[in-house]
Amino acid sequence: MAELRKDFLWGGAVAAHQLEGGWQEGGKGVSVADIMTAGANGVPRRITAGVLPGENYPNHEAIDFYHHYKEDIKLFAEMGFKCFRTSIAWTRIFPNGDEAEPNEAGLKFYDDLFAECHKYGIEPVITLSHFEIPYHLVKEYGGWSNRKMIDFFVKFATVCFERYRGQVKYWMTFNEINNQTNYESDFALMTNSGLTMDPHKDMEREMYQASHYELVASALAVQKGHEIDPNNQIGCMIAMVPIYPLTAKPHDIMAAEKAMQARYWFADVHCNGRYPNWLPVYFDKRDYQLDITTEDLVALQQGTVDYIGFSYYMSNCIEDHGNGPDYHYDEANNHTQNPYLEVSDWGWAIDPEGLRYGMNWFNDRYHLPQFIVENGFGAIDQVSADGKVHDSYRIDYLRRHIEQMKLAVTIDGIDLMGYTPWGCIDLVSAGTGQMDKRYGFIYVDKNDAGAGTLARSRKDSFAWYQRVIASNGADL
Ligand code: BGP
Repeated sequence: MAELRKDFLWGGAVAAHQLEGGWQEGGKGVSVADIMTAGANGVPRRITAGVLPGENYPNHEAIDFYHHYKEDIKLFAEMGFKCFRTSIAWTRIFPNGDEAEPNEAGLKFYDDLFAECHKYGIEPVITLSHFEIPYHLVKEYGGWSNRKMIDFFVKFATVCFERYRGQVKYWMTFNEINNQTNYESDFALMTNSGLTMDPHKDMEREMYQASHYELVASALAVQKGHEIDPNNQIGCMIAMVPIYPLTAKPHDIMAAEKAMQARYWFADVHCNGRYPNWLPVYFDKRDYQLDITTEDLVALQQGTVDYIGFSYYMSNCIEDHGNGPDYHYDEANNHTQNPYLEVSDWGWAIDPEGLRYGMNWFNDRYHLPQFIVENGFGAIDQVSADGKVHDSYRIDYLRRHIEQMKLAVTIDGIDLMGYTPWGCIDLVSAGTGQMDKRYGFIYVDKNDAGAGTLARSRKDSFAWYQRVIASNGADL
């Protein structure tokens, strides 16, 4: 029977803007994450025009990993991490995004961070663009609506591949690139592409154009990364949220299939190096005359990824709304609740088996190694009278998902590189901008209002995950 790789990459995942803080240190520029306010009591985050006085921007300090990283990596090492997934803040390397030369202080910060990881035998796993585009590129160029972004990104990626050669082997280009299929959400558009909602524009078209430029930029970066160091393993990063049909009605089955296509064609381009057949047909039908050149198509072919990195938190469910034979998928409105699943406090359906389903879906299509680079349970933790967080609900969630992950390997034969649960240390939630939606094995004393000592402490899940890693997933 197949089993987890001997060198399985157990670890944890974060993103620079959600934990580093130090938003103006070492010459860092302003990113789109720096102009997002904290949400509160059901009020969503707002994206402001620049940094405005009197607003609460939780990413500015976050958990101040910028100054605490040594202490934090020591705790990761204590848990037995083999790898640590984080991102490089683009604005530390190119503060505005369009400079001729990179910022040395920013480059140096990641030299030190990666050296600290290697001190403990922890392999860095790096996302190049994780929801933190330089804000200057949004203002001056319109973000990824502009072809010039390809050059800016490829330059940034090249600088990173050259500088961190030998220090970083595992890379991903764009975090959850497919989340922008939710093109009715300012947040999804801004974080992925630096696009702003415009009632005079067809935002679906804008999303397709921006995504195309991102995919070309990703493919060119993959080629560069391989040239600079053939040992580099460069993956894509897809948000896997399987969409099930609500019933066995053929219309529901087809609606779910079309919804899966609409959400996951990004993986076709990353992995197969070409658009799936239905997309050019769809562009024609909508009369979307996109800027897609022959050179772009060659670049896509030549820059396919080495592995599929993906996040998994939940599944969704869909029923046909009689939208006609093209089953036009509207992510914001089409989902319906799955009657067989419970949901988290944020309405995310808890579905461990969906992880195995998603892995099989990827495997059947792309036959590439996989890396689960996010999975986890956001919850409001209570510090008990003994001063500790007893997070059995988090252990339960992760245990059930790891069980399914193991079945995907041992029964389905999927080649899985590793598993990095999200937010291994408490950090700012991307969706809500709050501190109190927590994922960590390590508690950070800071609340939504920004108060707290920033002290770190071990939750119950810390010792549990330590045992899981030590037993290579046997002791759950
Ligand atoms: C993914 C993002 C992460 C992370 C996670 C949890 O979409 O890649 O950045 O934040 O989801 O989401 P949230 O923080 O909204 O709970």
